Amino acid sequence: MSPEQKQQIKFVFTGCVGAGKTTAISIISEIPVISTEAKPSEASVIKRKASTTVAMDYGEITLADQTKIHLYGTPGQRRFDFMCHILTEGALGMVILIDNSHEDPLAELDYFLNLNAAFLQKNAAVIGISHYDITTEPSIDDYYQVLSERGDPWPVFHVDAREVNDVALLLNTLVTMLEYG
Ligand SMILES: Nc1nc2c(ncn2[C@@H]2O[C@H](COP(=O)(O)OP(=O)(O)OP(=O)(O)O)[C@@H](O)[C@H]2O)c(=O)[nH]1
Ligand SMILES: [Mg+2]
Repeated sequence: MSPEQKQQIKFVFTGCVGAGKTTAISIISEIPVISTEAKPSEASVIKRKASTTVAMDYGEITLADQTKIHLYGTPGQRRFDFMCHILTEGALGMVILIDNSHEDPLAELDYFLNLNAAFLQKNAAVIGISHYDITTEPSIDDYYQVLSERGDPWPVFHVDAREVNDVALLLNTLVTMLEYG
């Protein structure tokens, strides 16, 4: 590859409704984010949020070595689960965001790992636990327990999706896993 041809990689943010996928991409993207927000249709989501992603989010960030990362966010409503399979096409890594204040966040992690099992057989993931400022139960150890029972090797961090440094930590970890994994 010539120096002019910049490396391009694609990461996908997925995870439960309201975990902060759109927020995280918006805070770290260096271009105005393309979002597809609409009123939620699922009863459990209407209670939680005034708007939800219905197709995808898209943002971009360029690393110091000029690698461009294309950031895609999936919708959280279950009826749009098929979008995960579309958006992961050609992706090299996944950020799974779980809202720790969800009714059953450990089951949510299990759900998204199962939904993306085929992708994760060949690609890397990092797990971000958001809303940890609201509740620290379950703990990060509890998430590692779920992963260990499944035999999954992914790192888990508690993050605030509104904090650029926290989102950068997730992306840097994924990039490092690609480089050394
Ligand atoms: N207290 C708290 N709020 C957070 C945290 N992370 C994100 N938020 C807030 O939680 C909400 C997340 O909303 P979105 O970014 O739309 O979530 P999403 O994952 O894109 O949701 P869907 O598209 O509906 O699936 C926003 O209001 C954020 O400001 C966190 O760690 N703590
Ligand atoms: Mg969203």
